[in-house]
Amino acid sequence: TDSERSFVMPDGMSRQLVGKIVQRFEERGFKLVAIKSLVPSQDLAKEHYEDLSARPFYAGLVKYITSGTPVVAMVWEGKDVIRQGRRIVGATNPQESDPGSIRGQYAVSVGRNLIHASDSFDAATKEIGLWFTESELPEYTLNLERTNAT
Ligand code: YYY
Ligand code: MG
Repeated sequence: TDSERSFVMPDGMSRQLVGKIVQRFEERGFKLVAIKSLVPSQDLAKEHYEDLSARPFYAGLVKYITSGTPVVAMVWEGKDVIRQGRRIVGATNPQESDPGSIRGQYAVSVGRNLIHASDSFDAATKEIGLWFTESELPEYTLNLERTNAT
């Protein structure tokens, strides 16, 4: 199939929006492969945002996600989930995000835009490998995928 996986990470459990974020992906029909909360280490945060290391906001971004509020690391699977996940999340700057998107509904500033989602297949592969081990990434069948659902 053309199923793929994306790494999605709401960054602030302090906002109490984890359930609503999970719900959007579930209701769209995507499969939750893995989910865990953690306070990322400096090394993990720096590696995750490595592509942005030359940008002026990089240090602040790393400082913010390592500040002590847990993030929720998730892997979602499904057809076109990388691109569709970016649409569900919305534009980077919440002032430009569609109001129906997560950022457009819940965020106001780019530095606190609530959530990360992989922007390409290569980024997703790198990020999933960085945040999860193989044994944390099971293959399983959704009830709606079974021919004899029980
Ligand atoms: O993929 P996405 O999260 O939409 O944007 P990126 O360009 O990858 O930037 C990652 C992260 O950095 C963004 O979600 C907020 C922060 N950031 C910022 O604080 N200020 C900017 N001008 C651009 C990005
Ligand atoms: Mg990005």
